[in-house]
Amino acid sequence: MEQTIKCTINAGRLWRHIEELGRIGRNADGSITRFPFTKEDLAAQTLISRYMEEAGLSVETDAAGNLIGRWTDPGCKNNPPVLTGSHYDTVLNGGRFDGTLGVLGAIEAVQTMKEAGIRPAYPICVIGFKDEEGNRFGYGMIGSKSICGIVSEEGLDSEDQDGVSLRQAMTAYGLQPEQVQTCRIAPVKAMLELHIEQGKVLEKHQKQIGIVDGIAGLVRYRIVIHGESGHAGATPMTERKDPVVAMSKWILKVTQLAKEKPFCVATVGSIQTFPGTCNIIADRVEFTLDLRSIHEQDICEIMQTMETENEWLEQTEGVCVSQHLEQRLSPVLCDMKLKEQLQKICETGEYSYMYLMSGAGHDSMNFKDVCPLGMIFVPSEGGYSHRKEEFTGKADCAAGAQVLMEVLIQQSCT
Ligand code: HGY
Ligand code: MN
Ligand code: MN
Repeated sequence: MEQTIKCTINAGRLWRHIEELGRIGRNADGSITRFPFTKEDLAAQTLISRYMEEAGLSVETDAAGNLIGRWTDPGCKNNPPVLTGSHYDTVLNGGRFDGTLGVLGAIEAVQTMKEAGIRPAYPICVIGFKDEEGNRFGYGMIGSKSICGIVSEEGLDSEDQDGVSLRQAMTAYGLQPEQVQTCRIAPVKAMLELHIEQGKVLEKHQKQIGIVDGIAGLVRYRIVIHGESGHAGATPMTERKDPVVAMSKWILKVTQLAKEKPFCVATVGSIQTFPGTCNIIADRVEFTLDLRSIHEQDICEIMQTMETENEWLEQTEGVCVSQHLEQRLSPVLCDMKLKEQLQKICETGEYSYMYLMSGAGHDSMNFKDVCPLGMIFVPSEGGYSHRKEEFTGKADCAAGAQVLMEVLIQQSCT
């Protein structure tokens, strides 16, 4: 039944929660590092659980460590749940809005619905997803992949810098990686995620709300180039097999290829040389590639070209190149009906809005074969994200949570 109750989220309460959670994992320079399965993760999980309980949700943690706050009204019978939420881990030295706004905004939305006496016909689950970023282990999104039933055994074996596997870290944290298939939630009516844009588009067009058309696909590789170590002074340039020189040519090539394709981005974010000192020619380098596009074909073509590049480098530089795929996510499109609902909500609520694609990856993309998915963006000041300057104002956070609440009311009450 159509609920005509008008309710307004509590902007002050949401902002207080953002500020309080933003103090967990905070570094001296104001950035935040909250890696999964760490003491910072546990502190954040404990705080968010409290917020969920205060909102009147029944809270549980699943085998993958996802935090699930469930609202099941007697009228829901066996209807499939509407899911909402995001992640609450951060990148290294990240910001305090990426992911967390989607978790706290969802809690605020449901709490306000309850306070307004709304009676949903479909259960609502607010989820704090585990380890979306994949900064500690190459395999990201273990939380949302578990909920969607798409975790790979190989992914659980991915290791951090110290050789600790994702599986070991989860077990040490008190979780049951061997039971992640029990995390699956099916059927699901819809998945809705509120998130900061992490780019400059909304700010540039002065829009309050972004209705996401789709999310770019990505591949993440770890590349290892073996060469020949030697004395930095006594080894002539003509007799070197220097993997750092080969890597430099590799990086120039892949970034050139990405520049030639309009919706493609390529990033080498992490580089390590071994043994890694100034007067030794490295014997190996290890680095990462994060390659994205809304066209999966772009990604395939570039990686095919890089296969040829690898052979050329092996012949001309005398090195050996190996690349290991750590993560692959296909581009996904958001649901047309959800986008239309969001557009009507923006027009009725007089929020300025626009449609846009997401270059960033999100937990929602794992739901592409599970249920209709919708994403709501709010502006990132200066387009900054994944850095301490990441900021979204109180009014924008409130607008995003209000729009989320209104689409949750429509999805859960009709
Ligand atoms: O990398 C991303 O796109 C997201 O922040 N995990
Ligand atoms: Mn992120
Ligand atoms: Mn995020």
